[in-house]
Amino acid sequence: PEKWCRGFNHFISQCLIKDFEQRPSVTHLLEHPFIKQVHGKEMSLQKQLAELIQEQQQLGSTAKTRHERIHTRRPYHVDRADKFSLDDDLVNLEVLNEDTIIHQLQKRYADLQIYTYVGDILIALNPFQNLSIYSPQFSKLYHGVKRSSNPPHIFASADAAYQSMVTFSKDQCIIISGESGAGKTESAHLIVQHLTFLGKANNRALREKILQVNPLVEAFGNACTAINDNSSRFGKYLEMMFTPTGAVMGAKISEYLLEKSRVIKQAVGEKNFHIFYYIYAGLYHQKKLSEYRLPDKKPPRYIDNETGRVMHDIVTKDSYGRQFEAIQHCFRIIGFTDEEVYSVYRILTGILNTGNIEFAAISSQHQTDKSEVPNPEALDNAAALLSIGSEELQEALTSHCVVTRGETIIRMNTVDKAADVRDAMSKALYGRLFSWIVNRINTLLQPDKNICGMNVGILDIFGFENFARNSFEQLCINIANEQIQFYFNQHIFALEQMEYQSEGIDATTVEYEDNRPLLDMFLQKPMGLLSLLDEESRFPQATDLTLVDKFEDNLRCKYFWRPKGVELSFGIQHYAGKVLYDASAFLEKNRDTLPADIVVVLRTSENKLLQQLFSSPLTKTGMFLFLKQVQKLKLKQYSLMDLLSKMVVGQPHFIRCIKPNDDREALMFSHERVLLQLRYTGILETVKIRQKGYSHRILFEEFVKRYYYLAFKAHETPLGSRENCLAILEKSKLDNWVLGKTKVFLKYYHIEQLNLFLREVIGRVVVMQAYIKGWLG
Ligand code: AOV
Ligand code: MG
Repeated sequence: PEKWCRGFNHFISQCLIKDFEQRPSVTHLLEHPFIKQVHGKEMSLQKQLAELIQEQQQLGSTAKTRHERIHTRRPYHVDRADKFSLDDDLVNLEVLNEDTIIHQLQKRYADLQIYTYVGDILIALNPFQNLSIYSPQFSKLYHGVKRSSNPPHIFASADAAYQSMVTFSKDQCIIISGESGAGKTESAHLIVQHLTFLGKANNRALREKILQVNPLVEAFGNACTAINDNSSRFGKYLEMMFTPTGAVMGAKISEYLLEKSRVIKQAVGEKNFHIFYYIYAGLYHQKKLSEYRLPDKKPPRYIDNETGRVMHDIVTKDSYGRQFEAIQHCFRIIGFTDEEVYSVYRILTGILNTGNIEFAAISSQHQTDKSEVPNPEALDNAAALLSIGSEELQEALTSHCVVTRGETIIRMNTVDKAADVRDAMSKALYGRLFSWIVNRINTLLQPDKNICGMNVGILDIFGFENFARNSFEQLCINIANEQIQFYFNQHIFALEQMEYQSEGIDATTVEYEDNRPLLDMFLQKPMGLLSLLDEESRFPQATDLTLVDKFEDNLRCKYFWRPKGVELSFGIQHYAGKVLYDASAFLEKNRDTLPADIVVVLRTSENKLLQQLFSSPLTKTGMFLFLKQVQKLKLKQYSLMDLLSKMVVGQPHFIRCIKPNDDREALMFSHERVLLQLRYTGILETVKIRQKGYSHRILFEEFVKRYYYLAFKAHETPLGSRENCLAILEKSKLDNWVLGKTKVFLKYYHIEQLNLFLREVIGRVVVMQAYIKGWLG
């Protein structure tokens, strides 16, 4: 044993302290004479080793040299075969200007290389066609390897976030931005797919569940718009939770600002939320429409704004019907009970029937402002599906209670008012149902509370929109995008440059377009646009015109203007371009009131789920959720600002989606459109700062704690000092790093390199331990 120990110590020091490039890999270990001596004596030991080796091989190319890696990299396009390309990262451009950047992107796009790096940031061009680069083989290819081993890919970005999470035990967030139709939601799906692959849980059922979350939530929250057939009409932050060793253990979604107005009305050429068509077609094909009291010749008003078109699609194509089956499958896999799903269907079809209720004026001499329902069967149908009394429903729609001086007086609703109440009820039903589904998913995918895990969050919101007519919803969406842009700027430019200064590092400043003045115009209190809107909403006499007047009087800055001759419109110069808004119905949409009479009726429902949706105290809904955290139905709705501040805690990873053309055509690259997006997202400036800057900044102490293995012996406990950081960096033979006053400043590729070294060293320690265990029996 004494001899053995000496041999072993020698061996360990050889493995751990020797120069990295020459250090033997696990496979080499087996060839070591000392190991060979003992090898073969112990079956269990051999087996353990074989498993270890296999694991390491799966981990990627740790056993290969850099040379081998470059020459065995598998490019995803044949033309690129066996070529190592500096084009992969815009930071490598020798001449840096708009022309060279766009030329590079265009060349790559023609080559179907839709992904390009800017240092640690990923640019993703929408291919508008299915590419075969997302299979499990690709997931394997991008698992735990250095980024330069493969062409840029969204899986590499997901992998980087995952590896950072595991290595630093720190929450991560991936922020996907880009205008409507640029590919954010697709990117989010691919990230979830790859993270599920990486976080291999033994629990297959859980993996299956997580993969169904996006399709289910998007059936309820996405819709066809003039720009995108599958446009997100809400913001989504999906957190995937992992155990400390990186196995996926649960998920959680936060949603905000669902565009509820879509339930009752859609612009020409646009549609309602997908789920309504799915369920209508599904029930049609299953011959169950009559059970849900829906007509089979003409779809309900809420989903049929282009007469005939929807029915034609449902009868001739079966895609909606198949989607309905897919949604049923999602519900089942995630764990909703049959009773819950049935209640959801009753509420959805209840909403469709509600939309068909009509109102007419009662013509009597004295009462011109009263209304009645000329089609009582619609009323009965809606009431039946919502499991409430139809008389009570009619009363709540056509009249309202007013309490004055302790006395309750019943006032009748005009036809217009009754129709507004009906629509407000439909919106509230849908909005609350959506929140309930999200909350239920969160409960079903909740991880074990006893495990203290980490997470990777993925932010996918509605992208910047500029339609022919833009309303309140577009304003909300565009302000949210303005906030994301601000967050990006803060991270990439402002905070970074501040840190260089305070750490005494000489890095040239990069000028960038700061959208803070514009955000101030929106968010300032009490004179920002949103405060003015809230204030005006409180005056019963106010009109949309008085609102625009108020804006004009108070918002005196270059970002706001009022075009001549069009009373209700105003323009905003957003970071992404000029948008003209039509202020009609702004006040009503912002007030988003639901009369108490309706709540009272809905609370009497025999449908337990529906009762639950309206059981909490009545709160005002729909006020700018991203400004205030609103407690609603005991469900927490996160505001965007909350989300952002929450994300600041995690290390952010940015993905910038770019739309190459407005015609959704594959391989079409509009120079003008791309240039515009590159400009307003500040890509040129980003490349500059990434060329000069350091994307990772780690405190000395943390750095030494993390990497001391690379320069010190395992049993040593070196201090977290500047000198020790220096020793580690020098030992690792990296260059271009900088030491500040308290932190080590590194480029993204340093981190990759250090982590690979570390993994190799730790891998060997594990092998040693396996040997000792095997030897000592
Ligand atoms: P968005 O999320 O950015 O818009 P989507 O992710 O919905 O945009 O993408 C729009 C469409 O582009 C998709 O429906 C696909 O047809 C296509 N697409 C995007 N990325 C890919 C890809 N990687 N591979 C193949 N096709 C893709 V909005 O939600 O409207 O802001 O509110
Ligand atoms: Mg989307």
